[in-house]
Amino acid sequence: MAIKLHRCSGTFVKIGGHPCWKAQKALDDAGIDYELVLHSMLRPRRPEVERMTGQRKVPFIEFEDGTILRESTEIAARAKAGTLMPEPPPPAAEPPAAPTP
Ligand SMILES: N[C@@H](CCC(=O)N[C@@H](CS)C(=O)NCC(=O)O)C(=O)O
Repeated sequence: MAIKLHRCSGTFVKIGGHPCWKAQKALDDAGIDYELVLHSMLRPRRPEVERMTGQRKVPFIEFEDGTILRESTEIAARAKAGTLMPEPPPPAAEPPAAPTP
């Protein structure tokens, strides 16, 4: 299963200042495989986006493990750098050191 790019349905808007286009173009330029998930152009009609991300703006990436990456600039930068992958989980807390005899 490929990553999913969630974006608005304004796919006809192809200018750099459009966040959804910026993210999509970066994925295309980097040759990254993705599944496109289109959402309404209107924020009030994006309850699913809010359920998934806690807010209603797109674009965002849904990784295969369910984690989310938001912000077009971040998505584009990571696509270009080849680092578009889920954040690793935080390291487990170190167990307390055993007392030295
Ligand atoms: N800072 C965000 C802005 C995202 C953004 O404004 N997305 C547009 C769609 S391309 C949106 O959700 N607009 C609806 C609204 O702001 O009501 C990013 O760059 O990802």
